[in-house]
Amino acid sequence: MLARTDLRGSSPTLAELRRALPRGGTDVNAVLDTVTPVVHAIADRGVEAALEYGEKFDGVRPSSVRVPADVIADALAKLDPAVADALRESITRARLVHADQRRTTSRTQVVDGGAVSEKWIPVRRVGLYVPGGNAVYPSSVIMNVVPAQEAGVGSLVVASPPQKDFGGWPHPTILAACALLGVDEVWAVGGAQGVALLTYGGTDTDGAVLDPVDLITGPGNIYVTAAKRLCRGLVGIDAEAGPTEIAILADDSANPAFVAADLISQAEHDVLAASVLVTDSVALADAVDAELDRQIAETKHRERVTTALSGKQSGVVLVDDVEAGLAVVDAYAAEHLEIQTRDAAQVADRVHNAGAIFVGDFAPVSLGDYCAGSNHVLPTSGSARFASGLSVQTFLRGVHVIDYDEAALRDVSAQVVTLAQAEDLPAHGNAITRRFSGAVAEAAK
Ligand code: HSO
Ligand code: ZN
Repeated sequence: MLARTDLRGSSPTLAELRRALPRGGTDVNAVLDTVTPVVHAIADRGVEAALEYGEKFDGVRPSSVRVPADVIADALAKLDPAVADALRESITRARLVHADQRRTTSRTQVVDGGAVSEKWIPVRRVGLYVPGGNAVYPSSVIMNVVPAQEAGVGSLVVASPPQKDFGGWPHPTILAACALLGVDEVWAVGGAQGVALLTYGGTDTDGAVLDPVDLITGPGNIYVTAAKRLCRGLVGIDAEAGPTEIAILADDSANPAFVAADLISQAEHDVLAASVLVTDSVALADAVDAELDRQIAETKHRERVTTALSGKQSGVVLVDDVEAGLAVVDAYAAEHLEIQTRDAAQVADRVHNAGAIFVGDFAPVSLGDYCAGSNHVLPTSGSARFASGLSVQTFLRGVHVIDYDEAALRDVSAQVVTLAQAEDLPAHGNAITRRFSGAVAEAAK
């Protein structure tokens, strides 16, 4: 069932390898022309334009952008208690892991009387975009909110599309997750207009101020991604999230039923989702194919899964050995990488490129999606080669604080002046020399 790419007996270069591997791709540029006027309209006309576009695209116009407090409280009150408990467990575990990511100020005594500190300041105000429609993921609210809160971000707003079926407010499960996390500012605005309104701010229908944010995080469809691309610079953007991906590096010791279940689990997200198995065992690949047939027949989102698994972004890559498999997974740089081999921990240790690494038979991606404590907002489309998943760090800025006394500045004046002259920036040198008389000023001539 899965298409096979056979790399056995070959030694492809990195460029050849990248070309050979299954990979999808969405063309965000193709929708920029559609999204540009939306962003401009919100820049010009704020809330009024956002509500007009909401009515057009979401088919509903909420009475205000800001969701009233009683609507949020009511959503939590009506949430299935088992779901509320599971969300609480997810929040507790995520908080444990993200609290450990907090940064402490470093101070380096460069010379006597001269020190440089680096302090970490949270972003002032953050907008978390939460998709609506088919993908209602309260778990993603947790994965965005928890690191922001643990970083110390004081002002958080969640934006999510208004839903026809829920009186024009975002999906109640999203609202309930916000309530559990202590987020009380939620805007009923989605799509490109949501991203633009977070960027530009506005005035709500009741006259309340909707402050612009400094950073936007969170996944979204191609229109949301295009709007992020257009607003980037005016506002910080975490990443352009592509369809989800799972790669599994497995040898003949892997359990084919587990491998198949995990490939299906991420294919369930999206017809464009990528599920890739990298193995040195043809017997395993055959057994996984048989398992896929069995398990797909029983899975709820059969059609979506089948489309995702038969797309050009999914498949099996056959390699000579685990060593060659490591080269393949590094070239692929999966959002999620599972290692199901003998000595899985040692193999995992050697991986260079992956958004998150899941080690052994009992750490499937689904665990990380909900309750491992790790973050599930991870770099896609090969960007794990240079980017990280969402973390406390995403919401912090490192700021150097330079603290030199007179003697320490005097000691290094000659070098600063020399470098300023070498760059033909004499006013830079002058800013040093005019603080001192005599020797340094002389040396600068
Ligand atoms: N696997 C998705 C996250 C998710 N899964 C949310 C279930 N809900 C991207 O990491
Ligand atoms: Zn998932």
